[in-house]
Amino acid sequence: MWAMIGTWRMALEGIELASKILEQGGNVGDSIESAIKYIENFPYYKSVGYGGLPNENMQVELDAAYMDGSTFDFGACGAVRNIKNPISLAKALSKFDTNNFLVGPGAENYASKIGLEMVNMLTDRAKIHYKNRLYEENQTNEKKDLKPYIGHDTVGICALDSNLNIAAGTSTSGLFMKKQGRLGDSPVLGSGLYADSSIGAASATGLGEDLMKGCISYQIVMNMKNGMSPQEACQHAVMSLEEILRKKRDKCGDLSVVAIDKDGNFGVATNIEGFSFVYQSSNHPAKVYVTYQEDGKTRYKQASDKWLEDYMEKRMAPLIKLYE
Ligand code: SD4
Repeated sequence: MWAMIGTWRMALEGIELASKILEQGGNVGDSIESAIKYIENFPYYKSVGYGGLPNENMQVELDAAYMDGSTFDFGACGAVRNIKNPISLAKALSKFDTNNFLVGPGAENYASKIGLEMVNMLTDRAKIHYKNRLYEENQTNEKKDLKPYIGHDTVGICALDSNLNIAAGTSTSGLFMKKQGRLGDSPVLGSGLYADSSIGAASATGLGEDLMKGCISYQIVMNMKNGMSPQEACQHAVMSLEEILRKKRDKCGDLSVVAIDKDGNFGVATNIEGFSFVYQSSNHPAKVYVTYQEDGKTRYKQASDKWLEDYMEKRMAPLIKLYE
């Protein structure tokens, strides 16, 4: 049995590609790296890798992480520029006992030293988004809030291979217009991802500042350890974090999570409408699902052909320059 789950529709092609590795008995880490690299390289996903939206200084700063649930190897990089595949740096760093989490120029120097490809990650499309945003803010004389899910955010992938190894990986450009140097949950162990091969794995997307307050991925894996199914574990983690944040702060950002257990069963939960995800396993073809809320719980259904068409059309539509 092997299985893979990823956040958002954008995980589809990467998962299909990586599933070939798992199908041939390959290693979970290679499958996660290859899925995420595909997504990082696709220029029309504006929240991961090449084409990701920039920070407030028009610099693309990326975060990524990798955790191996069999060895507890963990590696991450944060606020890195010009590294084509941040997931490959995260995975390379996971092999060491120290220096596992590098940020900024130190991370970039190390990536180039080990021969990772360096490229300018700011695309013309991302520049247009940035300039449009400044134009809109100038028009209204008001700064817009920093929000996740502008362009469908972080990719988080959890996978199980046929040797019963579980791992998780994340990659993101974080929040559009964030401050230079800002880190979200995605590269933070226990928040953006967590994996333990004897239990399962989880990964998150949403408002990093709030997801971190619940160490949500660790919480989900612990929920599974305590006997919950992946679905119950995800639902419980999202609902309790939302409840506690509303109680303490009177507000709660977007929280969406996916998980698998050691038998390849999956779970998903969110506090928004329309979160999408992709699941594939040795006995389940790759499918995109879209969530909705019913009786206070997250449910999901397979994405319709129309939904799938609209999704790609929106991502690839020509952009109008408001500022010209
Ligand atoms: C962050 N959690 O940097 C990421 C962004 C994200 O949907 O997933 N947004 O806070």
